Amino acid sequence: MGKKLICRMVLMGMAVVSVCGIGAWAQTNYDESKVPKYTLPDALVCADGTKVDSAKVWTEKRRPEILALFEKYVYGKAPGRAAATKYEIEEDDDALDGRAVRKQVAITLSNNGKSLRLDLLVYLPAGRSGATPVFVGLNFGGNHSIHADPGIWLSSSWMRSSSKLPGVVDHRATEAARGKSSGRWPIENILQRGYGVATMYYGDIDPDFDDGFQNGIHPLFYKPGQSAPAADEWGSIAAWAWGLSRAMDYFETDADIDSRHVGVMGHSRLGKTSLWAGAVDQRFAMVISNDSGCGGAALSRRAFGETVKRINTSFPHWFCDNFVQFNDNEDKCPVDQHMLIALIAPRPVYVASAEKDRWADQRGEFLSAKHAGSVYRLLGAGSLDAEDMPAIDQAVIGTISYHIRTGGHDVTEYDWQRYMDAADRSFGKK
Ligand code: GTR
Repeated sequence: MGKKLICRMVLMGMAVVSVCGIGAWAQTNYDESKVPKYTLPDALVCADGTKVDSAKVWTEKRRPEILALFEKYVYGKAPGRAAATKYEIEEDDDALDGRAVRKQVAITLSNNGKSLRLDLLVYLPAGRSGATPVFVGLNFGGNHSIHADPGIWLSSSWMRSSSKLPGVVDHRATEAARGKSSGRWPIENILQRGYGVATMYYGDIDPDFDDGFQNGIHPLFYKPGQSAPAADEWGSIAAWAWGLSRAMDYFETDADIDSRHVGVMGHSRLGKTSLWAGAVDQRFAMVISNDSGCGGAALSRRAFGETVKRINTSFPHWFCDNFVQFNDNEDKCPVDQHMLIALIAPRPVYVASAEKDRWADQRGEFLSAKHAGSVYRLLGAGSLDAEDMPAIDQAVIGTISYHIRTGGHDVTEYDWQRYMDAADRSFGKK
């Protein structure tokens, strides 16, 4: 509550300030020479000074310590599973002109006398026998937005009003919204390469606006008398990541899905989410961050493009309240985002940037992937095979992969093809 109130006051103050003609924000820095000097916390030195010199010390001591720091100061701690989970499954073996099996799963979660429904959509390549590796990611506009397939349930959940979500009227999807994000979800091409795709609408888990956490998943877990998360408890990003783990729970029950080869992928705020999901839940075999920026792959200490203060002010519900302590104060944070990527080790991770996406700080995204390498090497997993940022559209694929592609803040066919290249390598396919 404390942070929420302060942020609203800051916003109101800003409005007044900008009327007076004095800039609302400190100028966004896009000048590499003005990046502040910083020292990154060492992923391989414990809080008590112990050097991490073995996989054992990493796994038993330093990793849990770093995870706890991210929970306490950045994303907030999420609860375990709901007391009860129900799956209602609809299956069509002849979807997409016979190219796919489509499954839709209504997941009803119940806890403390309340319940919430999440709709999971899964496409698997037709005619495959055995369990299929799958990419899972949340979507911004409802499952119906990822493909024009008329069989996809039209979401009735609250949606943002945004030019990026055509077909949404009065915060609800209409038939006109079908397939409007299909450019970001090249389903047929993914199926053709032998992978399945699964997705859920992020707003089913927690609608993306600051209502003090009265809707979505949070109220199912309030203790008696509690009406908002504590300063170290889950914000929306942690809630969305928690929802991805519920999708994984389902995969473990479905013999058609290879739950040991699931790549979690997300774009932008949902890229922050996929990184955190992969850090918390080690069942995800591969983690993909597409243009995730501040609070995702980008190093906070660089304060290049979007900063901690800016993101906490614009989106006060995304992180836990403790994260506000690091507004204009990134140096004091006991972690930085290379340690988030290190939490994924030794599993494959892919960090992607876009040439025009300066707001997300492409170099900061690259450097996180690079600096996570010390932990990957300690675990004998290989790291990022690039001294400096590779040229545009020259993907470096390994246990840690990175590319910066032509164009702006988006998910494209190029991105997906590279993610599948990395998955082929890591999941043992030629
Ligand atoms: C922006 C935000 C970014 C990124 C993006 C998105 O407004 O500043 O951190 O998350 O939204 O999710 O599209």
